[in-house]
Amino acid sequence: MGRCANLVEDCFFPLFMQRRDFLKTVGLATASTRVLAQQQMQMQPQSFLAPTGSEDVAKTDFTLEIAPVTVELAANRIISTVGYNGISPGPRLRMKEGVPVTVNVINKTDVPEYVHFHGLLIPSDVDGSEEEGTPVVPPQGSRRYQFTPTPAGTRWYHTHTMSMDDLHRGSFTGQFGFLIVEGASNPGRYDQEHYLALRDWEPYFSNQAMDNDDLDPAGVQPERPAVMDTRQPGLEVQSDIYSINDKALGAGEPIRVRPGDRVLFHFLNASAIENRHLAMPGHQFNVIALDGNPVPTPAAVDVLMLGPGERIDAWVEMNQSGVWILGAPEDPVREGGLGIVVEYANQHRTPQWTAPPKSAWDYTIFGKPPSGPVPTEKLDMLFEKVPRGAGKFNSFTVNGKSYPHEQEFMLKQGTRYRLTFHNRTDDAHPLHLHRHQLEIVEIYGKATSGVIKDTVVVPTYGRASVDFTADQPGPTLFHCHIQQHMDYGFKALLRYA
Ligand SMILES: [Cu+2]
Repeated sequence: MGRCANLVEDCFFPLFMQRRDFLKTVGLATASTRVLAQQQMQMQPQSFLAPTGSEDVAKTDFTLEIAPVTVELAANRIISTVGYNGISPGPRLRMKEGVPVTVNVINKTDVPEYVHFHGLLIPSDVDGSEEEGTPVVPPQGSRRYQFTPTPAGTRWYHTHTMSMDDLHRGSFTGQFGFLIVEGASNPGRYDQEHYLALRDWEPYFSNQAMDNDDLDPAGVQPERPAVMDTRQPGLEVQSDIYSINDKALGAGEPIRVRPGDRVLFHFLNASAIENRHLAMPGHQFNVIALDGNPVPTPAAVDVLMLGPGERIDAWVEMNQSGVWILGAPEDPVREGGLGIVVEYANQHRTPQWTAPPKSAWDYTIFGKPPSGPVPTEKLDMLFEKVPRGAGKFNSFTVNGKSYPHEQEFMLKQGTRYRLTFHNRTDDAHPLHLHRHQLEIVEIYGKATSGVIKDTVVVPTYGRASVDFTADQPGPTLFHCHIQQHMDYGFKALLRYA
């Protein structure tokens, strides 16, 4: 709590005041520059897949340089980590669907690295996973990834190394960024478009893991064991310092809007640690895509939930004038930095926060009624946690076994599978399958169809079924996207026969 409180008191309000004072002093010049910028924005409405701005022109040749970076979350909170091209988040990579690209990766660190392109249907040798056989980017060396990006949508890229007990490696570092694959269709026009990645920083081990289960879907717990495991759990990773992109709440520029604006947000949970919720008082999120894939039934919700690795595309109609915080509903998380100020034109007041209406995240409201044939080929994965199964840390098993499940998950090419996740643990896990797309067909005890994902959060003691077609030959990694869980066994390698 101490660190959260500091961040709020030392960074948020003073910074906000400083900015106000600055605006007062600079006065007209700043105001007129802003008006001009807004007029330009108005003249060039941005669209989902064809934005303006030179930074975002789709290219075919990219360079990512892995090296130490500093991230100034707030004036007195500067993080030292590893990032891409001197920044974190890394550059937004914009590619055209179906047009081959080259990504040159230069590793200026002393440890081997992998860059994973999350949500793309690309071969194992360029997917960026050691388990799948992607060649390493050697320390102080380089490697060229060449692939044809597909499908269109909001994807991302990030390191895929193991961290184990080193909280300065893997996805605890600043090695992540958005990757946008442009498609042919243009689903709509918006007044503004923003890419917001949720992050936590300076992780540490704790035996008092934060519990945000009250925000998880209550629902059924079909996998809840009759007799609970009462053994002492191991240390888990935790953080008290948060940001959206590279700024803690209040430290960056606000998002400036006008009444009536439709603002499209692309949210990414780039955390290595925790599922996250987001809300904005007086406003609703109109969800149009999950993990970059358009949903069959776009719907408005008060609260979003994103597990590590997940993306949500949602637009907000700015119809409640004021100055608001778009941020995490949990006070310690929001006050620790997970939020951004949304400021209406000519509104000057302290950013407002009010708790959102209670609502449980539910993928199925964006789906459609069950349809289509039920795959006859079935796969089951049963997940269990072994308290302190890896020394002072917990370990995990899949179907009672440790990685790599030599003959457990053999796929026949061209076959559609129904994969059922049985979560016999006391955590909600974001489950990610590489190089394939998963269609949710059952979750929270409800049947659905048409929601296409690459990462699915399966609730505590919950069960979920997803269908996928085995049409991407090559070793395929499945894992929990919480870094520590993956490192200590929550993964499996699927192979093509
Ligand atoms: Cu997990």
